[in-house]
Amino acid sequence: MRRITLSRYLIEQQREKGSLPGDLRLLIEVVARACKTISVAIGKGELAGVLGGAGSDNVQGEAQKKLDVLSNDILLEANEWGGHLAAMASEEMDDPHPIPNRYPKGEYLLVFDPLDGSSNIDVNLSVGTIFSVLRCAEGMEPTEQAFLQPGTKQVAAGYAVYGPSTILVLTTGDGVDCFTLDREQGSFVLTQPKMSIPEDTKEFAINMSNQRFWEPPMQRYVNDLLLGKEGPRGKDFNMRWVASMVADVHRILTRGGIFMYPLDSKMKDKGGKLRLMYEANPMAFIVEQAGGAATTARQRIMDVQPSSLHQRVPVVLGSKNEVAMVTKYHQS
Ligand code: P6P
Repeated sequence: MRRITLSRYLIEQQREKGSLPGDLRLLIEVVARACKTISVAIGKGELAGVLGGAGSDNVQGEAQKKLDVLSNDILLEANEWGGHLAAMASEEMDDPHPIPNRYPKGEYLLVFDPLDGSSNIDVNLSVGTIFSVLRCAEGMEPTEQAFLQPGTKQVAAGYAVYGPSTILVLTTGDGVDCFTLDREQGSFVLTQPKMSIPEDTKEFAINMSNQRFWEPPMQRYVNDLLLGKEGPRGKDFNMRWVASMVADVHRILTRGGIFMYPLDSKMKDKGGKLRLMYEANPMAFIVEQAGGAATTARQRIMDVQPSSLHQRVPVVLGSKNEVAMVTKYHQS
């Protein structure tokens, strides 16, 4: 297969399809470069003294890891000078980060989870970066309100997985492409163009320890999976749960599956576990672009009108026929 770098891929997409404005290409290149820097920091682990707690909490009230803060800073510093952004927002910051006045501003809004799954970092499991790109409405101040757009307004989304290899998965609305970091040349190289999620699956991903807290339809759905061949589904299922959304979603993008973080009575008042703007929406855009589906179990994730930057939603995503099955259990 012709191995082309991310830069060449983006330039050719811009030239052939004209669908990639220069500033958006710059944004993607800059985010990819930041992910390379994060990958290097993570790869050093304890050798660089970057593991463990940062001694602070984020807006979610969750203890931050040193690498959460470091990854956030890397993304801020990489993006603030380029002139392509109106503002940035992150899981690790209460409010949007304005572009310093000494730099020009652009039309894009970048929102990200700088290090998703960071509870896994101290035990050396895969973690990742998730990002979503929106446009700032003409003449609108880039405050929180400017970010509150449904997922259908995303112009690009992607994630990096810092695993055995470092990969970058990207969509700009014309399918999903996967790049692998070639550490010798220091570039992301196209390795899996036009990824496609199988429509059916025998593999589900969920944190089973929350089972007693789920709503009845989710309890029924998962129970029928567990009944396997003898049950109403007539086939056996396998289970995987990495507790790192990027790793679970990448497995599903690669071989199919269904990922669920449903509403449970422990967090009903919060609306769910995963965040809409920088986890659910970018992953929903990518999954849909790869032929999958992404819902809250009751509605399409990308149709949800956000009411706050750190809003949470239930998430059901992956192989489209299996996602449809979950919806069916919630309708009957
Ligand atoms: P639990 C990581 O903290 C995260 O936000 C997602 O990456 C992951 O899917 C989920 O939470 C794991 O949650 O309850 O299994 O620890």
